[in-house]
Amino acid sequence: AAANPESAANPEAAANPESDGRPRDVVAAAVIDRDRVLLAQRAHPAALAGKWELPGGRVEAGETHAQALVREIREELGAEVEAGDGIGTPVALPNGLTLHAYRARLRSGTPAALEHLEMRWFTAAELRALDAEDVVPADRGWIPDLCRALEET
Ligand code: DCM
Repeated sequence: AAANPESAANPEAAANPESDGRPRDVVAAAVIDRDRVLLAQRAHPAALAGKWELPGGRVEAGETHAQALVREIREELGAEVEAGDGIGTPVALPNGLTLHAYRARLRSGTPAALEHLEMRWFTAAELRALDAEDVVPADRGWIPDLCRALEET
């Protein structure tokens, strides 16, 4: 296994992303409406372009996860959401960031792919039918959690 770059004893630690002072947390929204969850297809970077993800982005300094989630969905989908409970297990990203997913409910507006290639509402059956290759790697492990959430009621 590679050495842990976040170890306090590692002199490389100063070069990690957290040294820029920004939080290392990324939040992603599982916007659920009845039996469907919203996924969006990334436009960039090239390695992730065309793959489905839960929309979201980096938490800015001074923001709570919930505030960041609301802001990111406003920016990316042009809709207002209310953040709910966490869903799935947080995921360590290769770039030193940690990705956290939260349930979200639409409050107003109609979501649209403002920064994504496409957005689509998925039922649990449609999520299960997705090819893992077509899902952003960090989000793949959440598919069973999302299916459970959709089939809960
Ligand atoms: N990211 C991810 N899955 C998501 C949302 C984000 O893997 N559902 C990753 C991609 C980037 C980082 O988080 O490495 C920041 O996201 P963005 O580029 O969307 O701001």
